[in-house]
Amino acid sequence: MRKELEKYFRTEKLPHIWCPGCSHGILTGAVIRAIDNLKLDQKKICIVSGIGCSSRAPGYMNFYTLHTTHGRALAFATGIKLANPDLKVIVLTGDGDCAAIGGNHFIHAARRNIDITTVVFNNNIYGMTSGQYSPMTPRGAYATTAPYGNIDRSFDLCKLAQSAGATYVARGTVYHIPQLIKLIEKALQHKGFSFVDAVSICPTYFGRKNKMASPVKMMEFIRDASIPIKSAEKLSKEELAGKIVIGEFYEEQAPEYTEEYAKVIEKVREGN
Ligand SMILES: Cc1ncc(C[n+]2csc(CCOP(=O)(O)OP(=O)(O)O)c2C)c(N)n1
Ligand code: SF4
Repeated sequence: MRKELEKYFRTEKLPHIWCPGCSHGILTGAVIRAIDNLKLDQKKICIVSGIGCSSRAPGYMNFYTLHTTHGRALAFATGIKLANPDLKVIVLTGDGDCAAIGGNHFIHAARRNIDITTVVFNNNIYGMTSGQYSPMTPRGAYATTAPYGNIDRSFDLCKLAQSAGATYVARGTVYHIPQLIKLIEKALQHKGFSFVDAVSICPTYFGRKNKMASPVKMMEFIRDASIPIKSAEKLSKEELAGKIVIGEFYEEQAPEYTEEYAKVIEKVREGN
């Protein structure tokens, strides 16, 4: 770790307890680097998570942090942002936390366009509870609860976020870290609900179940499956099957929820 980044960590909590080869540390580092690159005020940032291996990340981070209940990070974050509109509120969540139990909060936070940046540590599985399939486990992949192969179709989280109303939507991976840091920076600078799908690895459960037990194999898989959005536009649906499309998908300016809420308060105070 670069010496100048140490201030962003609760060093007394390190070393972390993630498995060797888990990419949650890489993603935590990417979020920290994005914050550092933007020179954001450390005392004006609140990082919120739910429950999961990924949701342990804020515990290591030296900001205002909240480790909440499974799937509810965005509900807590919404309350924090409404009560403290000046805070930069960041949600770090897993694909299970965000898209399964927390799916409802996710679509409504996006619909409201509340100024929260959400980064999903998307390792395609429930890591913490031993590898059950999540809404992001690809069809045909194996999980402890899909020993014969998963028959569920997975979400495209970026499409879901955009259609629910998110106003900044991007996807990166743990193999493409410089790009991912830039995407998180863009998300942090955006006013409104910004969403980054960070495709990552759980060698312990997803990897072992899917013949990629080594972290290197999983990284190579992500490298080989990834395709930039511009190249993807030229491919057919069939050609895109199994690909991870990366880059910026959507950006728009739209009324932001806490500002709209403040206007309502103002109006009521004035008696209109
Ligand atoms: C209400 C509730 N239901 C279920 C659980 C059990 N649980 C804890 S973490 C988790 C899944 C975590 O998966 P994900 O969010 O993808 O994070 P990862 O561990 O893969 O980083 C589940 C089901 C819980 N803690 N609370
Ligand atoms: S179980 Fe998976 S997600 Fe959890 S710490 Fe280990 S490698 Fe990471």
